[in-house]
Amino acid sequence: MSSNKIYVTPEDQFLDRRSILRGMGIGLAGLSTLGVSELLQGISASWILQDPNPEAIQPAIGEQFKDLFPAKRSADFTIAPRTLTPEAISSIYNNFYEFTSVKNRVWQMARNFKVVPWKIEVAGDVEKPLTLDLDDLMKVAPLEERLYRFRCVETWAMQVPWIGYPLSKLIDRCKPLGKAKYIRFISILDEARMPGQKDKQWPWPYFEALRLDEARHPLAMVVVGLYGHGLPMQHGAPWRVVVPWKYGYKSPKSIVRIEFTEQKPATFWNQALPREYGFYSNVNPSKPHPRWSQAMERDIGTGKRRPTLLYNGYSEQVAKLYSGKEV
Ligand SMILES: Nc1nc2c(c(=O)[nH]1)N[C@H]1C(S)=C(S)[C@@H](COP(=O)(O)O)O[C@H]1N2
Ligand SMILES: [Mo]
Repeated sequence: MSSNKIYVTPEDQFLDRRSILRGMGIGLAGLSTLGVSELLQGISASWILQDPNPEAIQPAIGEQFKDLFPAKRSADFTIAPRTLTPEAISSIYNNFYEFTSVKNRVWQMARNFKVVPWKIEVAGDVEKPLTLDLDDLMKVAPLEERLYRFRCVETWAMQVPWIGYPLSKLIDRCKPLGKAKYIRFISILDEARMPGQKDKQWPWPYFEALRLDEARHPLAMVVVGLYGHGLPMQHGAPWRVVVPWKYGYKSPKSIVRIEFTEQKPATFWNQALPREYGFYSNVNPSKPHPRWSQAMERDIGTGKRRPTLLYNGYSEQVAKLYSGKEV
């Protein structure tokens, strides 16, 4: 990734007018004489926002797969009326406890991590256990870009142009047996290179799981890139899962093993703090976390608060997966 220009398209207007004007050195006094809407037309965010730090947006897979990016944006996934979160912000505000629990330090601690070669073991209730490498993973299906909302259980939220393909395609490639009801993901264990794993209050390595029908839902994604390029380490290179209707911790990073099971698997946060984090963890404004309300969320790009949406705004697509009894 050589360019440090911000990733902006016409759909990506995310700042309010006053901050744009301020950034241009035009005070409120200028408002009456300037036609604000004409002024704003065609203004790209790079005018006002600091550019993303080039060190913070290096794809961790390097040159190897750069021809795959950028991927074509799918028209099927809209975040309107919200707008994309600037990469300058999402690249330095991360949860990746393997490195540190300090969000704005993750990118620095993660950036020299080498992910090549990477192996993904596929085991459990499958026709035949197999091992995939990155070449295999990238070839499972054509890459596409999708704009998704993303909501962390801590109440911050963002909108991201993820690049990848439907998780169902990877599941098909793994050939699970009919009796498999769940899919389990295990993230990398590497205490020597991931200092956060020295913190033994957490049950390393990170592990997550989905019911297989949730995982096969067309919105669930294998993600290998964002903002037009390959995944930088802080976002979970070389690949992660993204499940946009669930709290962010259900979107595991840097996965090295997939298992198919009949029984419901344990999950990292549920095991660590069972009273606070359940298995389903669907975004739900009317179900408070034991220590805080989930009714509102804060957009990390604009700083603005807004109401949380049931299933993070994906009710129409995903409500049919649930009977209402899931917790
Ligand atoms: N392996 C692993 N995956 C993880 C986490 C983590 O600490 N380790 N944090 C989760 C949480 S709480 C969130 S909100 C998202 C954050 O993703 P981002 O940093 O790419 O925005 O990753 C999720 N996946
Ligand atoms: Mo999160």
